[in-house]
Amino acid sequence: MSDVKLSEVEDIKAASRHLRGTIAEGLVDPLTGAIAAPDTQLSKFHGIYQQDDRDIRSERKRQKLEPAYSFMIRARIPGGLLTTAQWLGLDRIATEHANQTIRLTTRQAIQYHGVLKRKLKQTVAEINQATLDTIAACGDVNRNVMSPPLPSLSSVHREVQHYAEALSEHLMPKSRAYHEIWLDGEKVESSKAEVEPIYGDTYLPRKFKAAFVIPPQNDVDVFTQDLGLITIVKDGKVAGFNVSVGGGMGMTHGETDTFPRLGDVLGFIRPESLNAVAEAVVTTQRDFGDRTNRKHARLKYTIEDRGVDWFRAEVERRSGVEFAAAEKYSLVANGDVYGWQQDDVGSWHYGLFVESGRVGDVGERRLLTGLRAIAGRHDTEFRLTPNQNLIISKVSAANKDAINALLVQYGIENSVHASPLRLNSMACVAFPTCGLAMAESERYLPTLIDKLDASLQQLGLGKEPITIRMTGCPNGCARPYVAEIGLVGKGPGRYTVFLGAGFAGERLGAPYLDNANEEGIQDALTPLFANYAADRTDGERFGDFLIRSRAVREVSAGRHIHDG
Ligand code: SRM
Ligand code: SF4
Repeated sequence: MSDVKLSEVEDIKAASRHLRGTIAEGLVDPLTGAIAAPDTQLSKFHGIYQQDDRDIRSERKRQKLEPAYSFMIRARIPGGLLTTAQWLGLDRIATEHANQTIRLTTRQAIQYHGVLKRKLKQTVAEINQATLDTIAACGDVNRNVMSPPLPSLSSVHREVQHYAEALSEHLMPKSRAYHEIWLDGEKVESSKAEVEPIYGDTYLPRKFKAAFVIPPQNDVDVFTQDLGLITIVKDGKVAGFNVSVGGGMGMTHGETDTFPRLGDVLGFIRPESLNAVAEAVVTTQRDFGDRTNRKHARLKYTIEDRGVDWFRAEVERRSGVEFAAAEKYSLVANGDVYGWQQDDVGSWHYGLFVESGRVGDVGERRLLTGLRAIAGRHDTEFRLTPNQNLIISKVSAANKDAINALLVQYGIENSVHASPLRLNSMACVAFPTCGLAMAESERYLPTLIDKLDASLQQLGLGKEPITIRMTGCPNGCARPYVAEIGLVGKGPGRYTVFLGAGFAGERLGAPYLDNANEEGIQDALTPLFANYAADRTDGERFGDFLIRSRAVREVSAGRHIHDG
């Protein structure tokens, strides 16, 4: 090997005996609420992040106490599909072991916050008893595979859900560490004898994300994924997929060699080639991704540095599959569809808005209890969406009224929150749990939307859907760079404003205003809203209008986002 200095996480992975480290020992150490620093990297592969309460971090420090440690646990839920029995299990765990909320994520999964170390093992075991797991929900491996939940595309989305589950399974790490540590599984005699056929001993250089989309709805934001599979439907059946590679959102403020990027379409493949091609994409990234610098380690930089043609040829060579020319498709929106919709077999589905994905009971709005009542009384399915919402699925016509009544009773039906701006909003978690947050997000966006809604109403734009997404830092967990208004945290109360992205997630926004506070954001947006109200063409979206009217520069590729 050369003397290239690998990143510290590479050494931790290499020494971990396939993700074991000393996690098991750390769990039973009563002297601290934390686990050992290297183990905090390894626990991610098991879906677990060590965090501390940032609201009280400095006060704890002043009192010379260790930070108020607790753990975030993320489940793996391919395509966001849950039975109501699974939901009830998740609900009970939230109530007994976490902070009495379930957080729906931007990847169709759920997270718990505030789980103490002494309850960690039991909590993970109970998630498994609820017939779910947390394997590979985080870490340098393939994460939760997304699949569109939209019921109106139902016959096809059932088929695609099946592909998503199969791909998730295919790309799972094979280490038994998870079962040993969390489920008291039998210990393997030697982790050396264990083989990770796809990942190898040091897994991937960085996280990896895959999603299926079924045009025309781009609810999964397919171009923001490392691997995006665009379903091509012919004669009502899945004919195959256009394969997009090299999407990703994260960047660092002030470092122009980091940038969000939309994927490139390599070409079309047939369904039977899916796993082979996906595996070849993963192993190419495994072998060529940058293991020296984690800020340059995602697949998007491998492709940016070596070129799309090189990447396509390498994937073809490894998979033995030749790409055909990409098929035509079109995308209309990257948000969710709300309210009642009927599918091809006559079942009903209710798209329920969940502000910032937080399922809890707040005042009159008792989402946790309301969903418990629905899950307890009706044998339906819950589908988590890629936009932090939830679909109450497979409802018979006879049960619709009863479910409507429960939505009203618990104050959770969509009309309570009906502004189109809000329905098209997302906010990442940020404070108080996220260790990387620079500004508020989930706790602040609802109030900012109240204020922006007032301006939109005044201008007669109150019924206009505009996408708005906020993150507490530039990592992009709520995919803000593909929102028409993207607000990216820079410091307390300060955001970089990105504008001009496409409504269907097909174009990145450009940085428009830096370090803006609330007043600055409002002052910047109000005149743009006014121009939009006055000069938009029929059906023209806000982001498209900003580009056409030259209010904002068009970003043709991620590497140009910092130009100008
Ligand atoms: Fe994320 C790190 C939350 C989706 C890009 N993300 C984090 C961590 C774990 C912070 C950390 O590393 O200490 C956050 C935990 C906060 C907390 O307290 O819960 C966090 N990410 C989330 C979630 C919960 C946001 C949400 O509000 O829903 C989403 C969980 C999804 C899931 O179920 O798996 C979430 N994160 C995303 C997405 C969107 C997506 O995947 O479609 C992105 C952008 C796409 C991408 O990956 O490029 C995203 N998260 C990041 C990054 C930047 C990665 C990069 O390439 O630079 C980080 C930081 C890192 O990896 O170093 C990060
Ligand atoms: Fe945390 Fe930043 Fe992700 Fe928000 S975008 S959850 S602040 S890492």
